[in-house]
Amino acid sequence: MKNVNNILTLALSKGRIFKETIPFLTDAGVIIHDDPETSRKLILNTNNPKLRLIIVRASDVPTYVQYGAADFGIAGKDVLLEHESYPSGTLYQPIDLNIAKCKLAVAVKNGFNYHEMVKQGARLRVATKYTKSAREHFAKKGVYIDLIKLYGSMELAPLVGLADAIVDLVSTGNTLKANNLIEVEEIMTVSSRLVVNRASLKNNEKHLRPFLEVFAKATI
Ligand code: PRT
Ligand code: MG
Repeated sequence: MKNVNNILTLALSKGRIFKETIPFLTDAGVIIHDDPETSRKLILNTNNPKLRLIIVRASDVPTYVQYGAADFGIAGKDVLLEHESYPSGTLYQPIDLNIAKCKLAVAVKNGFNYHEMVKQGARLRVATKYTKSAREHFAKKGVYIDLIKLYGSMELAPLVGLADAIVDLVSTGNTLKANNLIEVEEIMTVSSRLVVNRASLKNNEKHLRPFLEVFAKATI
């Protein structure tokens, strides 16, 4: 897809990623006039005529960047790992922004002896939205699992007998606690990364560079 009038498009999800990205944009002198929490606009203009933001679902960010509908975007490592073409192809090596931090973990109902079951070689039913990461994790451990794909509220699955375990993101741990679940294994730490469309980087480097530099500061 062709870039219109050299306007750079940054794809973001609203919520924590948007909130935690604002300081970087402020550092770059960018002011956003609309608040995505209250506005229904999906395209947000900024005080910089060369930069606009688009508000998309967190898991759709890599897709917009991959096809060049956005020049760059910000997405969690969890989302990037699940994305089909990652890490090869059209998404440029991500910059870790160290924002929206959490971890991907295995959790079970309080009282379920996960480690004993694993030791015994039991086959586990695992419910998750993160099927790629979960499959890889259990394959590495040599644990046989039946994966059950869910799109949200994973915490419910062990409580109603849908699964023995879940693979989900944990930040404060309050959601697990409120649902009588306990974390039994950390899979990876997660933060959000800047991804850039390769063609944009090549054709639009002059305009992109100042923004990339501002974001790159986060990695120092
Ligand atoms: O909500 P939606 O379905 O639209 O999409 P999304 O959940 O992918 O988006 P969003 O905005 O909720 O999350 C965007 C990114 O933030 C994720 O891709 C992660 O990289 C990152 N992030 C950081 C988190 C969390 N922390 C987090 N705690 N994403 C989700 N959670 C959820 C988690 O899934 C669980 O339900 O919060 C709950 C646990 O939180 P605690 O604090 O109770 O442990
Ligand atoms: Mg969410």
